[in-house]
Amino acid sequence: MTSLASPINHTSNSMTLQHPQLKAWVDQTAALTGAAEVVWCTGSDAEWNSLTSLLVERGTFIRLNPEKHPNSFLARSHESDTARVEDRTFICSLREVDAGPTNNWRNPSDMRDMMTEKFRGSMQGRTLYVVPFCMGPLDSPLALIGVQLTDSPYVVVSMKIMCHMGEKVLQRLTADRSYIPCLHSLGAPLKPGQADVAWPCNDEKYIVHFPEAREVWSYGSGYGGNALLGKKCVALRIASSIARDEGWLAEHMLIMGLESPDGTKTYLTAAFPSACGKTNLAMIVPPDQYREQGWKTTLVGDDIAWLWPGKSGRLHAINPETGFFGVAPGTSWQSNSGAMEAMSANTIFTNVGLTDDGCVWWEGLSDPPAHLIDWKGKDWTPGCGRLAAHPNSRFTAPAGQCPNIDPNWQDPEGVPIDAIVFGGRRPSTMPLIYQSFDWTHGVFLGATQGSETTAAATGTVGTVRRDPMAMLPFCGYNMGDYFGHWLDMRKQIRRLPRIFHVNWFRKDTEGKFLWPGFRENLRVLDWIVKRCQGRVAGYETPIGWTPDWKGFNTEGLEGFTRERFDAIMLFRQEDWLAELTSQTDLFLKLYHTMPKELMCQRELLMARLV
Ligand code: TSX
Ligand code: MN
Repeated sequence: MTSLASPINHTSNSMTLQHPQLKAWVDQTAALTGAAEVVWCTGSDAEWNSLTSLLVERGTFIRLNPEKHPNSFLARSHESDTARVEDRTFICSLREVDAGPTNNWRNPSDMRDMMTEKFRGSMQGRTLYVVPFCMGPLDSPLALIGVQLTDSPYVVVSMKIMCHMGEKVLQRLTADRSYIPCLHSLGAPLKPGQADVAWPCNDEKYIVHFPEAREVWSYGSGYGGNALLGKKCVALRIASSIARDEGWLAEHMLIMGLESPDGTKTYLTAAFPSACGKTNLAMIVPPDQYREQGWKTTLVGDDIAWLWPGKSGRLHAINPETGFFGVAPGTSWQSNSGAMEAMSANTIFTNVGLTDDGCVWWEGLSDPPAHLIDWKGKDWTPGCGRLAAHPNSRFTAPAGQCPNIDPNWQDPEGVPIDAIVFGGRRPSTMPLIYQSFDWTHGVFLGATQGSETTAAATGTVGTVRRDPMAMLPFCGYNMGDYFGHWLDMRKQIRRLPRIFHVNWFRKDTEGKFLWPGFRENLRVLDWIVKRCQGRVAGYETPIGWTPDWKGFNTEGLEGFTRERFDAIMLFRQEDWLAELTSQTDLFLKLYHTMPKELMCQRELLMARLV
């Protein structure tokens, strides 16, 4: 380890360090991990250039065709390190009940002792990078500062895309402010003379959160949410715990703006389980007919929203991130032109295919090329029977490069939210759109949302995997308490957002999707905006308010008949009785902390059904 000759109030490269504990913690970690060197990251372009060059030299990165993909790189991870590891993710609260039945709990002091031993010597032969980062606009009252210590240069350059990072953050880390310590090691020390591999990692992985101490320790993985600790670990798990204590919400939600022809702007947030096309909705482009009328859509964030009752009495939202870490397969100019444009430069691709002309390819992008190198580095041809890109392959791209990024996306006060949308992938039961009766009923809709796992036999309900508010893997505390916090928020907000549930995936009796989806979803958002403005009547059903044929714009939708509309909105009593039964598992699992209001919502729904 290097002994830093610089005075205590300076970093190794003379950035001013105002925080007394930070230097001590860095020194202590360098000693524990045996790191060969300590580098304080500035976040500068020069640093990006030198680290990306280093990664190319080491074989972690392949520089893509500079004409087609300027300043962009491909990384191939180890085959065992391609996704978040939920069974290796731990919430170490003091009391087990505070983690709840949906999280893995470990005693915090036992875990600290064990992790300390894991980290001992874990960075030998490697550089320890100090990455000061800020989740949220730099001067937002809600912004949280963290410092990630990592031995992965891939993580450093990814963090530069995903959040505010480096010198500008350190400047704001004054002595009176606290930071969230995030310790990360690949768990792959190098003995003297030992050759490195392209993607170092360890078979044994631990993603550990200490919600009371507000601290994260991650060991063994270099991939995504396991390693870019600002995202899921800090901005969701730790932030959700802080948010409960401080009276706000850290949510797994997109944030977008809708400008209607009359010039009014409506912002909404939406939470979906995985594989519902959340990023596609966040970046939706209005169909031509809507564009011609003057509708515009803007994007604030595609993954995480921090919501708090603003001075206006409304709920305000910021996106704590500055980049997209999106799933590549299925993304194309047809399905999501905004994402395609965002990743046209300055982007890191991980685990996608590499074409012979130095470009990227994945399933669903376009017609396949005749030959490429797949995500494992092997030759690939269209008929070979393997995937070119890993199903969880990703693009890491700057959000500011999205063509319709909202002008207020970095506003420290956030944007005012008028609607909250929940949803799921439901081949049956759930109509295209319905609105909750009130806030409490809306929380019930979010709490019971989910996606159907098996392709259901037509007309029956398959197995629904519940993913309340899409937070099941991301809530840093007891899920029942989390619902209680959502219910309590009602009292802090003067103008409550309206709450909706959507389902783009309902099927007809032949198993065909009833709704065209994608850009046409703007018609659903149109109805949501009109409901928020009180400009369209709803139709009261046992499950909530739905649109009627007259109030829902189907103009120009080819083949979308009245019959089809009725089929997509249909309320079927037998489906809903099965739905109620299927919700029981969730209610039983969370029985001890489930708020009585939600039990009551369930009773009320039952009463309306029979
Ligand atoms: O992202 C999707 N969205 C949201 C778009 C803003 N997907 C992609 C799957 C999720 C990863 C969708 N798939 C959507 C959708 O609204 N809808 C569907 C289902 C569907 C698939 C194909 C067609 C129609 C519906 N195509 C034709 O009918 C030609
Ligand atoms: Mn997500």
